[in-house]
Amino acid sequence: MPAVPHTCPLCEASCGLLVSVDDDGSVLEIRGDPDDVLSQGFLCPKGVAVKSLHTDPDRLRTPMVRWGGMLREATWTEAFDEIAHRLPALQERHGRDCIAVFSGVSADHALGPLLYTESLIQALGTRNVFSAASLNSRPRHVVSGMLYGNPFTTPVPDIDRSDFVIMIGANPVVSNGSMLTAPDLRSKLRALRRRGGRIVVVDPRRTESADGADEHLRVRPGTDGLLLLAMLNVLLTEGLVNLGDLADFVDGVDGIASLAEGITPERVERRTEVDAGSIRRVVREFARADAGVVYGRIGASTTSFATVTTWLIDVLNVLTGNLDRPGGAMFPQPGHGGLPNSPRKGVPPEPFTLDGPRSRVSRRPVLLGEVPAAALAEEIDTPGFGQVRGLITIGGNPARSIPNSKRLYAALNSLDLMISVDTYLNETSALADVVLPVPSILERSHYELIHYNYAYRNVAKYSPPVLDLPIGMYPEWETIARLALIAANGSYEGVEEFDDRLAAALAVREGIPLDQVGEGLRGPERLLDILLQAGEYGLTMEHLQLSPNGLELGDLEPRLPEALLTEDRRIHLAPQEFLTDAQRVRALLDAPAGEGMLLVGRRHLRSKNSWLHNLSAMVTGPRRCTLQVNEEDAYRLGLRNGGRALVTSAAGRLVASVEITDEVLPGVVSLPHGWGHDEPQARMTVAAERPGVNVNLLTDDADIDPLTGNAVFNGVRVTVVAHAGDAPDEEQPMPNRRQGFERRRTPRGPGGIGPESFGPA
Ligand SMILES: Nc1nc2c(c(=O)[nH]1)N[C@H]1C(S)=C(S)[C@@H](COP(=O)(O)OP(=O)(O)OC[C@H]3O[C@@H](n4cnc5c(=O)[nH]c(N)nc54)[C@H](O)[C@@H]3O)O[C@H]1N2
Ligand SMILES: Nc1nc2c(c(=O)[nH]1)N[C@H]1C(S)=C(S)[C@@H](COP(=O)(O)OP(=O)(O)OC[C@H]3O[C@@H](n4cnc5c(=O)[nH]c(N)nc54)[C@H](O)[C@@H]3O)O[C@H]1N2
Ligand code: SF4
Ligand SMILES: [Mo]
Repeated sequence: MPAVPHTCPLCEASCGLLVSVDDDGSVLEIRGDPDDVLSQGFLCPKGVAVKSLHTDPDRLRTPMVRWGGMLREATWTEAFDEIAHRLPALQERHGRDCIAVFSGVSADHALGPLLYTESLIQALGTRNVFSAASLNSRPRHVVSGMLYGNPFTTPVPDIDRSDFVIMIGANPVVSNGSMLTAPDLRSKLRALRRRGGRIVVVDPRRTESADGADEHLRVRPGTDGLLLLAMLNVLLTEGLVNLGDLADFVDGVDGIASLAEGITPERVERRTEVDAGSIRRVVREFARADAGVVYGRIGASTTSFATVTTWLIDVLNVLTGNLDRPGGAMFPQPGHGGLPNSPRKGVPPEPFTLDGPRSRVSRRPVLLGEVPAAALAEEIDTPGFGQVRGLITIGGNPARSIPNSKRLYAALNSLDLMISVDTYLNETSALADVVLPVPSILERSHYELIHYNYAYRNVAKYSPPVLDLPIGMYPEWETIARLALIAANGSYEGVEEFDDRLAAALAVREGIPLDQVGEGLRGPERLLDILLQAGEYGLTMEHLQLSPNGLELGDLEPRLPEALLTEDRRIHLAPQEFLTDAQRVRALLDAPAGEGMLLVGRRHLRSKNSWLHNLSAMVTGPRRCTLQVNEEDAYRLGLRNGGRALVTSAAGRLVASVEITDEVLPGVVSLPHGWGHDEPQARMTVAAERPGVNVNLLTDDADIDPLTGNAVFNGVRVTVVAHAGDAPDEEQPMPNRRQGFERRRTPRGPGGIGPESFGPA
C-alpha cells in the first residue's frame, strides 16, 4: 500500500506525515511528507512518535466508568447510561451553571471538539466554560480585540521575508512556533541570518533559540514591559517612528508617547538587567531594517504584566511601520471562513470590549464566553448559587496545567460528577467518573481550523483518516454530540438528526445554501465544507480532497485597513484600559527587586505539555524535569548538581532535583511543566517510571494578569533551599485543603485502578 499523507497535530507547526501501512492495518513507518504544502519533508521526533502513540497499550480504547470507587472498563452504552442517569439530575438540582466544561489544547487540534464543543456548551446552557486559552493566549486575544476590533486577528511574523526578528519570551527552536505555524523554524531562522538578517532574543534563559541568535538580551523575568517602554522611548525621542502605510488609520500615538516619556534605557537598566547601550542599539538597528518583526509568546503572555507586554510588542511593530507589511507582522487569510476567523459577511461585528461579565467568585473577566482557567478551582470549591458541581474535560489535563494544583486537586475530588474525553487516563481523567476515549491520530481526519490563522503562508490541508475506525470506537464528534444530547434531552439517541440540525444552522449563519454542501458529507467534514465555502477562496471539501498534500494559497498579503473590525475601522493603538494597567509596569521602576528567586518555565523538544511522556522514545536521555539553577546561586544556597532542593512559593512547595547551569541567570530558576506523573489512579505506565514534579504546585491561582485573568507561569517568586535526605520526588498534593466539602456519591477511594494512596478524606 502506498504511503498515505496525514498531518501531525502534536504542535502548531502542522507538519505533513507520510504513513506506510501494512495490509493488515499495522503502521510500518511514519516519515516527513516532501510534498507537504507547509513542511516540505520536515518532521521532528514527535512526528515520528505518532506511530508509538497509535500503538501505545496504555492509550484508552474503551470507555471507563467508576463503580464502587474504581474505574473499570465499560461499554459505550454503560458509559452514556451512567452520564444520562447523573448529569440531568445534577442540572435539575443545582441549575445549569453547575456543569463546567474545560477544553484543553489538544481540543484545538482535533475537528471533533473544534466543531462540536460549542453545541455541547449551548446544550448545557452553562456559563462555566474554561479552556487552555486563558492559560496561554488570552492577552493576545484582548490586544487584538482592542487594537484591531477582532480578538482573532493575529499578527504573525512573515518569517521568510523578514530582515530582523526580535523574539520576546519565545523559544521556537524547541516549541516549533506558537501562534506562528511554520515547520522547521530553526532552518527558517538560520536562513534569515544567512541572507544578512538579524535575530535578537529577549529571554531570561539562554535558550536553544538564543544560542542561534545574533544577540541575547537576558531580561529579568516580568520586566519586559519596562524594556519595551524604553525601546519605544528611543524610537520616539530619536525620531525613528515611521508608520508607513499605517499612518492613514492609526490613532493613539500621542498616548504611547506620554506613556513612554522619561522611561529611558538608562532608567530601566537596573530593573530589567539589560544594558542601556544594547537597548538603544537594537532599537536603532530594528528601525533601520527594511522589514522586521517583534514576536512574543509564552514568556510575554504568562506573566502578571502579560497584556501590557503583548500590547507593547504590537505597538513597536506599528510605530516602525512593520505591521501588515511583507517581512513584518502580517495577518494570514486561511482557506476557511466563518466565525471565529472572520465576521459573518454583511453582519456588523459586535465591538470588542473589556466591560463584559465577571466570574462569580473573584470577579475575573469573562472574555470570549470563557471564565479564566485559573478560577476553575475557586468556582468549584466556593459554595453558593452557580457553584460548579460537575465537570467535563476534553483534550486537557487541568490537574497538571492550571496553577495551584493542590487546590484544584481537592476541588476536582469534591465534584459530584466528572467526565473526561481523552486519549489517556492522565492525572485529570483518572479522577473522572466516566472516561470516554477518542480515536488515535491516524484513525481520524484533520484540518487545522485554528492554526491556519497563524500560518506563515496561506494554506489549507485536509487529511482523511489513514486507518479505519476500530470496532467499538466512536469518532470524537459523535461522543461530544451524545453528551450534548444528554444535556439537552436527557437521552443520547439521535446523533444524525442533531448533526443535520447543526449543519443547517451553520449553513444559514454562513449564508451557504444547504444544497450546495457536498453530497454524502456528514459530521465535521460537512461543517468544514460549509466553512470552506464561506472562506475567501471559495474552496470546498472536494478541492482539499483532490490535494492530499495541501493547497498553497499564496504569500501573506497586506490586509489592512479592510481586516480591521473596530467601529471606525482604525487601529486604536492606545486603549485607556491598557494605559491604566501600564502604570503597574511604570511602577516597577522604583519598586525593590524583592526577595527570593524568580521561577520560569521550560519546554523540551520531545514533550507536548503533559502527555507524550508515556512514549519511551520521548523520555530517553538524561532526566529532564530538573530545577535549573545558576552556579552562583547554587554555591550560595549549598545546592549540588543532582542533589535536591526544596522550592517554596505562596501557593505550595515541592522537592526537585537540581541542575546547575549557566543557562539561567543568577536569581532565576527554571522548571518545566507537564510533569508529576504520580497520580496513582492514572494509567501511564512509562511516564510513571520517571514522574518528575508538577511545577503547578508552585504557581498561584491568585496571581493573574488582571486585564485578562490569564494564568501566570513565569516570574513566579519562590525560595529555594537545599533539601537533605531521600525525600520523595515531590510532595504529594494534599487533598482537602478546604474543610467539609460535600462527599461524592461514588467516592473515589479506595484506590481507583492504582494502589490506594490519597483521595478525598
Ligand atoms: N516541544 C514542544 N513544543 C511545544 C510544546 C511543548 O510542550 N513542547 N507546547 C506547545 C504549546 S501548548 C505552546 S503554547 C507553545 C509555546 O511556545 P513558546 O512560547 O515558543 O515556548 P516556551 O518554551 O514556553 O517559551 C517561552 C520562553 O519565555 C521565556 N521567559 C520566561 N519568562 C520570561 C519573561 O519574563 N520575559 C521574557 N522575555 N521571556 C521569558 C522562557 O525562558 C522561555 O524560553 O509551544 C508548543 N509547542
Ligand atoms: N507551569 C506551566 N503550566 C503551563 C504552561 C507553562 O508553560 N508552564 N503552559 C500552558 C499552556 S501554553 C497550555 S496550552 C496548557 C496545556 O494544558 P492542557 O491543555 O490542559 O494539557 P495537555 O498537557 O496538553 O494535555 C492534553 C491532553 O489531551 C489529550 N489528547 C490528545 N489528543 C486528543 C484528542 O484528539 N482528543 C482528546 N479529547 N484528547 C486528546 C492528551 O491525552 C492529554 O491528556 O498548559 C499550560 N500550563
Ligand atoms: S514540529 Fe510539531 S507538527 Fe511538526 S512533526 Fe514535530 S510535533 Fe509534529
Ligand atoms: Mo499552549
